Parts: sequence; structure tokens; C-alpha cells
Amino acid sequence: MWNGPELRRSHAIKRRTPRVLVVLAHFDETRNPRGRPNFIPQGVGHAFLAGAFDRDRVDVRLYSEFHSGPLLDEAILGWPDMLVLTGVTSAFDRMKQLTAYTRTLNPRCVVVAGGPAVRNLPAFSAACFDYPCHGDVEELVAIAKEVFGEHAGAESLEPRFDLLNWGGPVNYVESSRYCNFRCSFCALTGEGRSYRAYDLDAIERQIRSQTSRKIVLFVDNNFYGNNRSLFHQKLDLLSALKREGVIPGWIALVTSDFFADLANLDRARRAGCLGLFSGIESLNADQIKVYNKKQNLIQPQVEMISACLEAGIVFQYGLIFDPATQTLDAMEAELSAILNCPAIPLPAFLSLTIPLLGTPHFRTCVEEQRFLPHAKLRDMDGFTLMTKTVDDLGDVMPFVRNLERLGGRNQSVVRHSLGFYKTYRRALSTRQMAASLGNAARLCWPQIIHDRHRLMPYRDETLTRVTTTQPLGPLYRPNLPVADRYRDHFLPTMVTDGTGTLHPHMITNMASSQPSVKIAEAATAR
Ligand code: B12
Ligand code: SF4
Repeated sequence: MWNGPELRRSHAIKRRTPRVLVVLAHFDETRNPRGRPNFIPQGVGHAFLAGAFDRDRVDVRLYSEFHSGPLLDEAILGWPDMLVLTGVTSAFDRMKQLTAYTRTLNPRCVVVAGGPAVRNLPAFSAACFDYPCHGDVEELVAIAKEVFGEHAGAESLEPRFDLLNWGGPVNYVESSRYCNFRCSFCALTGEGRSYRAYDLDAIERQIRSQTSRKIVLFVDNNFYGNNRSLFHQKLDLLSALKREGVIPGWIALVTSDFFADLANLDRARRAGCLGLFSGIESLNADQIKVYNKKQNLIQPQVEMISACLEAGIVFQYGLIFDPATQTLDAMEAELSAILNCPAIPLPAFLSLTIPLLGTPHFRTCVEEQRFLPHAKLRDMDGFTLMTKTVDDLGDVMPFVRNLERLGGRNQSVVRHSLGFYKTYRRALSTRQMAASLGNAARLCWPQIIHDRHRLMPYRDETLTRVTTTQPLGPLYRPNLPVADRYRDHFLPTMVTDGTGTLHPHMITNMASSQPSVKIAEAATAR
């Protein structure tokens, strides 16, 4: 599929080694201009995409805006013959901006983009990028061949971890894609792709190809998956690699059904598992039902977490809050319950429930007219309110602003940490305990992860955290020269209009990505 107007450009490129720049585009929700090199996990999509090109015949470079901050270097932006873009939903506008810079500096540059927003907004994407991709990373191999010639595509796609320039205590590996559950708020549910596991050889190759020996972090949505035999084989592989000294241990994200079989904890521990992350989302069973997260109702959550820690495995989790359906009292009560329960650790991350494009939650927000006016795609970051609230907005906002820091209840955090330490000091190693308590410290002092140089956290005081009034921030004003034809790449992608109704262009776009008559009906009925 070729959408670009300048078909002749590929001939010139073929004369020398093609240059490809793969960028993980990102908008930081705090408008932090410095990136977050210390944050775990980092995105690795760009390293996987780089693997689509022949190692010897294509010069590939990587840049992660999440890790290193906004890419504003003309020398880098003007360098490639092909710009490949990836990123989460909220990064769509950033992809458009990077396209504008690169095309201004080098009008012959071919732009390829993929990821959830590109798939959900096919019409916008077709207008902005030469190759808007709807598939997985492998789709890029065919594009590499089409643009640069057969020789440019990799014979088999192996991620280029060797091109990553970061330090940090973990190596990233992917053993599966997508998920076998269908939670109502999840971007993966919106896209309906089936769970897919890599074969054991591919997992082993990823692990062995890492350039240094570190703990392996599986970035899978669901490391446990729906194939027990394969899961056991993965554990056998990891045990063997640990015995051989290839990895010191590993960490993974599992769904709650993993904990239903207590023997899994013992198996995983023996195979070198040091920590597990699971999406708890809420301790309130009714809210879990709203999220259609049935797997979290299999067993009592506190007992499940406790069993994991007693087995000598660090447990980390995330919580999400939906002020459009939860009262302020209910949300505050949930935080208090956790702070008063030393049997479970404090959450590793807290955010708002995001109405991500195409999800059942998105459709409900449209149908029930929950969206705020002038809602913007870039604000789908989990920290900016996109919807109306049950309680008065003015009352809810202090909760939203302090959510990432557990309401700013530092004294309770310290008290909880002492209780947690006493409960699990025998079950966890010093390193594991430090990781658990380090997380509590991060909740009190988020600057630990936000900034590697200074002790002051980066905070843009103009942020309202409400999409209607949230300032766009400096990246929407071009920092480099931009050709007139790309000026509109700096306009925000609007989700709703001034009345909170789904924007007509959203309806057109999303109807072509996944026919959803209901969205159109709800939006036009008003
Ligand atoms: C690391 C990570 C992050 C990192 C980096 C994100 C990034 N840009 O990659 C950080 C910490 C920034 C992050 C933040 C958030 N994340 Co996150 N994150 C992940 C995680 C664990 C791994 C991402 C990864 O590297 N995957 C491996 C690569 C190879 O796959 P991929 O990026 O998913 O891409 C696949 C396809 O989309 C496609 N593809 C993608 N790009 C392209 C480009 C081309 C050209 C082609 C051909 C194909 C293609 O190919 C891949 C499959 O082969 C995923 C879970 C997961 N396993 O994917 C969640 C995930 C991406 N995050 C998610 C969420 C919800 C968030 C937050 C909104 C959380 C929150 N606050 O509530 C925030 C957003 C913050 C913001 N400012 O907007 C969701 C989806 C988000 C979305 N659609 O917008 C996921 C899927 C988790 C989940 N199951 O809910 N996240
Ligand atoms: S279990 Fe996690 S990845 Fe799977 S659908 Fe639910 S939220 Fe998404």
C-alpha cells in the first residue's frame, strides 16, 4: 500500500545504504522534556521494528522519546530515508509532528507508522503517513523490501536489542502478544486480536541476544497465557538458562488466573521468578465486574497477593479509578483500605480508567454521553480526566492530581511500609524487599523516576488535568522549521466537540477501522 505522492523517491535511495530511523513517539503527561531513562518498563517496540531490516544492508538507528525526551535534533530528523513510528494511543499527534519535521528536512523520506492509534484512525493515518500499518511488526519486512529492494528486508525478524542505548537493571523480552481476556477498558479488547505465543526457540534467542547479563523482564500482557503445557515449557527453559548463568532471574506480568493454581508460584520461583506484576485494577468486586475482569474474581485478591509474597516472589500491581462511575468517597476508601493493609504492597502505579479508542469502555462513554467537551486524543494518558464525574468536578480534581502519589499520604505510606517489612522480611530477599519498599518511596517522592539529574520533580504548573482545559504544551508549537503543507500536523486530534459529542471525524475514522454503528448512532442522536 503506497499513499505518498512522490513515487520517484525510492530510486534515489537505492543507490546507497538505506538509512532508517525508528522512533518510539511519546508525549509525557507531565510535559517533562527530559525523558524517563530510569522508568521500568521501557517500551521496546522500536527495537522489534528495527529487526525488520537486513542488518548488513540497512543502516538503522533507534530513538525512544519516552527514554530520552522529545526528538528535536535536526541532524537526526533529517538523516533517514525512512522514518518508522510507533507509540501508544496518546502519541498519535506526536507521530504527526515528527512526520512534519522529517518531511520538511527531507521531502523524500518515506514515513511508516503503526500501533493502536494508527489502527483505530485509518483515515487520518492514510492522510499523514505513506504506510499506515495495521498489522504486527512483521508487516514492516514487506515494506522494507518494497521501498528499498528485496535485499533490505530481514530474512527472519529478530529484535535489535543491540541498538538500544540504555542502561538500567533489566533486559526486555517478549514471549507472547495480546491477551486471552477481554477487559472492557483494555486497548487489546478494542482490537480483538487473539493471544499469540512465541515458540521456545524464539524466546531463547531473544534472551541470548541481549548484550549484557541482567534480570529479564517479560513485557507480555499475559505471560501465563492459555496454554499450560507451553507455560511449563517456558519455565523449564528459564530454569535451564538460570542454571547456565545466562540470566540471574526474571520478572513477568501475569493475569490473576495464574494464582488460582498455587503450585504455579512454587514452579515459577524454582524457575528463577523474582517478581510478578498483575493488573488488580480495583479491590472492589463491583468495580471489577464493571471492568469485565472476571479473572480477578476467582479468588480473594488479598489472599492471592499474600500467597505470592509468602512464596518469595515480589508482587506488584496497578490500580485504576473511574470518577465517571465511582464516587470520591469510594475511591478514597479504596486507597485507605490499602494503606491500612500491610499484607499487600502499595500499588506500583495508579491511574484513571482511560476510554481508549474502540474499547467497550469507549463505546459506553459515547453512549452515556460521559465524555467531556473538547476531549483530545493526546490526553488519553491515564492522568488527565476525559469524562464527567459522579461528584462535583472541583471536589474530584485534588484526588486526580494526587493519584499518582497515593493521595500524597506520605505518613501512611511510611507506616504501611514498616508493617509490610515486618510481615514479609523472612519471605523476601533483601533485594526483593528493597524493590518493594523502593516502590513505596517512589509514591512519596516521584522525582526518583522522573528525573535522573535533579531532586526536584518536573511539573508543569499550567496543567489542569482536565482534557477540556488542559494546555497542549510546548510540543504543539513547532520547534523547528515546518513546511506550510505540514502545519496542520500540529493541530490536536479532537475526540469530542464543544458539547462533548463524539467528533464527526472520529466517527468516520472509527467506522472504517471497525464498524460500530452504535457509536455513530449515539453521536448523531443528540
Ligand atoms: C512498556 C509499556 C509502556 C511504556 C512505553 C510505551 C510505548 N510507547 O511503547 C510506558 C511506561 C510509557 C507506557 C505507558 C502507558 N501505557 Co503502556 N505498555 C507498555 C507495555 C508493557 C510494553 C510495550 C511494548 O514495548 N511492547 C512490545 C512491542 C513489540 O509491541 P507493541 O508496542 O505492543 O506493538 C505491537 C503492535 O501495536 C504493532 N506495532 C506497534 N507499532 C508499530 C509500528 C509499525 C510500523 C508496525 C508495522 C507495527 C507496529 O506491532 C507490535 C506487535 O508485533 C505494553 C504491554 C505490551 N505487552 O505490549 C503496555 C501497553 C502498550 N500500555 C498501555 C497503557 C494503557 C498505558 C498507559 C495509558 C497506562 C496508564 N497510564 O494508564 C500509559 C500511557 C502514558 C502516556 N503518556 O500516554 C496499553 C495500551 C495503551 C494504548 N493503546 O494506548 C498496553 C497494551 C497495556 C495493556 N494491556 O493495557 N507503557
Ligand atoms: S487481562 Fe490485561 S491485557 Fe488482558 S484484556 Fe485485561 S487488561 Fe487487557
